[in-house]
Amino acid sequence: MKQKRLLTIQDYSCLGRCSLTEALPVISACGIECVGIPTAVLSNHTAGFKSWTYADLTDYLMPTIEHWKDYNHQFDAIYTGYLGTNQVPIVMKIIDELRKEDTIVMVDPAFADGGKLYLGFDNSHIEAMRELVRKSDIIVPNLTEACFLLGLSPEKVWSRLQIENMLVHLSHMGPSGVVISGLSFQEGRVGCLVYEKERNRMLLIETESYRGQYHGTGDLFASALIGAKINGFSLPGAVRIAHDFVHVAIGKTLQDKEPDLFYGVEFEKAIPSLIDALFRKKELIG
Ligand code: PXL
Repeated sequence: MKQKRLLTIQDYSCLGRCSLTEALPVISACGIECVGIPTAVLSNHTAGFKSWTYADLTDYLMPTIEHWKDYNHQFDAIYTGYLGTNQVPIVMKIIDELRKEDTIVMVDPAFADGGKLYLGFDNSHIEAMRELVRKSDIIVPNLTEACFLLGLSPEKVWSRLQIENMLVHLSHMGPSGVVISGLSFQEGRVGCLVYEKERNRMLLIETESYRGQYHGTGDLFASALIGAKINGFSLPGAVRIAHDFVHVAIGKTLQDKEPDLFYGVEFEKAIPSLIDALFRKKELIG
């Protein structure tokens, strides 16, 4: 089979697992060549650490792909993550230049959580992200991001039916697949709602939940999801694999006698389970 190749555009935060330090190993583990364009290099991520360095690479984004022009490369997917507001229009141009008919464009909005925007973002970022969402095939917001994208209050408690309506409305913005992760409709359970516009199919995919908040799991989920999708799984099948991978990663971390959750979850220990799920199940679907 032809080697699959994916482009991901997000930051490289050296310490504190997230963004490219998760996307590169996870997507490689899925058997896919992962080409990463770093949008910035930070000493560490911005959630929890007191301070950070930030080497902005905005001016290198377009020149990077210009150097690729004379070569015959093609991306099976383009996956965008955490971006600066000024970088969003540039990333949209990159998508326009590199997207081929079969390229899957997946946008992880990555700008908010827990009812709040991440530090440094304001309404203009939400506006910019709405434009990017219009170009996507799949989006993977958390509930806070879904609310901001739709102009709804992220602080309100929403019912399952209301959230299902959010997925449908988000699909009207452009993407054919919408996944909202980190949802709990029952004590002790956590999961994702998946909506496929063409089939008008809504599914809840869940497991038992672990108590607490685990930083960087959104990026792990998105990376495994697109990895599974490129391997031929349906969107709900890919969500199942990605959700289970994150669940196993948290479980392995909590089994550690001295887990250091400050630096994220020990997903490295869950990679064998991801590979097993991808390639064992793939044999079953042929
Ligand atoms: O995982 C999202 C993320 C990515 N990159 C940076 C972040 C965060 C979340 O806080 O700070 C730099």
